[in-house]
Amino acid sequence: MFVDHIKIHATAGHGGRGCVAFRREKFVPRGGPSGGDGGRGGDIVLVTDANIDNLVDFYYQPNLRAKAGEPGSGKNCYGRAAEDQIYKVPIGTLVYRMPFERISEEPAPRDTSAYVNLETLTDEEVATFQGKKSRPRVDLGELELIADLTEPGQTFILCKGGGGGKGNVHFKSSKNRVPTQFTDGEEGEEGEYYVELRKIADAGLVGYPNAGKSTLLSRISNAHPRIAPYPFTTLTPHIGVVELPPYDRITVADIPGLIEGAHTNVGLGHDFLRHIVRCKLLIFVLDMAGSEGREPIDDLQKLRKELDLYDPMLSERQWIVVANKMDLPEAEEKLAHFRTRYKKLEIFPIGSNTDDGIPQLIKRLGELVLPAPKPF
Ligand SMILES: Nc1nc2c(ncn2[C@@H]2O[C@H](COP(=O)(O)OP(=O)(O)OP(=O)(O)O)[C@@H](O)[C@H]2O)c(=O)[nH]1
Ligand SMILES: [Mg+2]
Repeated sequence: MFVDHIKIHATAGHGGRGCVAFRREKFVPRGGPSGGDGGRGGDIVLVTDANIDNLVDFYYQPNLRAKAGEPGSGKNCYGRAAEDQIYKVPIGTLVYRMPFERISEEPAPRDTSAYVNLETLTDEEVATFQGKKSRPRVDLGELELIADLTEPGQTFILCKGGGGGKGNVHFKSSKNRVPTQFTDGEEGEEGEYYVELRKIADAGLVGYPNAGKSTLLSRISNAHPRIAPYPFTTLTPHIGVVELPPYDRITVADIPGLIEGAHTNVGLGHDFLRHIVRCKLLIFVLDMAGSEGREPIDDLQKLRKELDLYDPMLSERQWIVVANKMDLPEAEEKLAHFRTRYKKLEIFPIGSNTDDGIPQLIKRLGELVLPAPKPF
């Protein structure tokens, strides 16, 4: 399963309680207070790991918890601090804080959905109970972005554990030789968060299903995505590394096919576009032969419109077009027509049976994506 956005709940550990104790030893009358402090509660820490590629762990475990610190004890002993709870996340993880109120102590009402007779419900209600109804997109504009983890091994403390409480040694004074005061440990931070993965790649492939995006990725990079003659072969994003001899490399993201109306959840919707939001360059892959009965000019316009509907920033991004399936008969004619319509556009014609156009495309990707070399 591939999970790229999920709501989680995190509770850091509470601090341990301070202790009330008095020194009791032979020949030491009135030994004075000796209650130690409680230990610190554990933090909840997120750390990026290059070996993890999605947020599925949080799907199975959306409740993150760290342990409480141990209470202090007599003989001035501090309670042991709880260990931090570390959760691995993929590189490219964003964390947003959601509005949160601590849940009251009342027991939660029983979930009756397990006992509902589906036959008595409307279709819409059935879809909701079966979890098929698409959930409304979380409006990120209203949420506060608190972390953007883009480097391997980057850590972020999501919730801080509470400090330990004070033992009664802290309350002794000249007036109060036998203090019985102590403090409870502080509560650990708690909150609800929306965690989103936006893969980090230099360029992103955008196109209709079956346009040949995965085929292109397999030819320019080390990736081996699934390629098949049916739409929506690619269901989750893949990243391929393109080698640019002698020393450079760039990353290209292949995402599921996009279709007109994706913003209304047609096809796979357009939620997966989150993975190209960070790409510097967008590569539109068009079926230039119109092998599925569509016109390449229409395709491009519709794809660009979907991108704009998803995020208007995307339509301002630098873009090029790969004219694919040039080996098929009608492609040349359609390409000529396409060129007259888009005179200034950079177009790279390629076909599956020859390597024509691939080296030029790779070279150009490097020029567009890599920073310009510094003069000596
Ligand atoms: N004739 C011809 N067929 C191609 C070419 N490129 C890809 N195909 C075929 O088109 C079909 C779809 O290719 P994919 O690479 O899976 O397409 P995709 O865009 O990744 O499709 P989705 O993952 O479903 O969105 C496959 O049967 C490929 O063999 C090409 O240049 N010429
Ligand atoms: Mg594909």
